[in-house]
Amino acid sequence: MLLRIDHVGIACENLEEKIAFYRAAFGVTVVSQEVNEEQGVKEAMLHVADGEGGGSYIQLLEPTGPDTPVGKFLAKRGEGLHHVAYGVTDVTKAMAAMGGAGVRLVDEHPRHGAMGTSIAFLHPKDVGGVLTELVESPAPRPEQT
Ligand code: MC0
Repeated sequence: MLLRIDHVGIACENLEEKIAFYRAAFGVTVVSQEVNEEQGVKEAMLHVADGEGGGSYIQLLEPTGPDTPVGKFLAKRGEGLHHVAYGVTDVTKAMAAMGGAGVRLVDEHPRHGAMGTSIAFLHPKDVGGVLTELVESPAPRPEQT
């Protein structure tokens, strides 16, 4: 059911500073930068590699305010790994399968994620302390098939 690790989400206090660090230290490039108001984040996707199932990325996350998931995480734990995101073919089907296996779904319905993806979170308390995200990439445009 899981296609690949789509991205690792890393919480940070200052997005621009962290982008500069990752560029200099790892030579990765930013392929997308967005503000996601619903999720309360400013985020950047840094490309790591491409595979058969799609790309894999480092996602840097700066909260838009203290009363957001990443704002609360930073206050409690400081900067660091915030979540792991797995690519899936169909996020709605994956949610049903994982919900059926007894994993608490944070989201009742898929939400809008980075780069046009559909995403859903699984509760960290049911995944060994790891906030886990399911990611369905947008269908390729006809000329790309
Ligand atoms: C909270 N907890 C975590 C955690 N966040 N554990 C591991 N990893 C995390 N990232 C733990 C806390 O330490 C606490 O445990 C318990 O969960 C409850 O946390 P809380 O601080 O009281 O916060 P809640 O309950 O209000 O919310 C936790 C929850 C929330 C996971 C439901 O953060 C959430 O809805 N997250 C999903 C959305 C999200 O993270 N969005 C930002 C990324 P203790 O033991 O202290 O009780 S958006 C994104 O990434 C998009 C743009 C994308 O990928 O495209």
